Amino acid sequence: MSDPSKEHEGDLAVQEAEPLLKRPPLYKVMLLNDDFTPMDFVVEILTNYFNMSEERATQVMLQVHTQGVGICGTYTKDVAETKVYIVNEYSREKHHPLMCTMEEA
Ligand code: TYC
Repeated sequence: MSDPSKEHEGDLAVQEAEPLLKRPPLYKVMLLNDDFTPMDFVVEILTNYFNMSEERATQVMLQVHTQGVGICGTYTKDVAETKVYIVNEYSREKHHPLMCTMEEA
């Protein structure tokens, strides 16, 4: 029989094979609010390390400022860990208490 639409499995239940590779888990990188870090510095972090436009960075910074926390982006574990490390190191170097953290998405 050459027409596949006419094939059938009779009484057999056919189960799809599980994919062999699972997608890696993703992690949200977040900024926390504090009372001391200048708003300009937070916008600089978001534009320089998270590829945001000035406008988007300002929106996210204000969200963190008013709600306490905001998402900078979602990445694989290695990339998220590296971003958190670089942002926290840079903030300390500039003597700002800004905190960057990550959690599984
Ligand atoms: N709350 C800070 C201020 O009033 C600004 C700020 C925004 C700090 C976002 C941290 O993640 C932050 N200067």
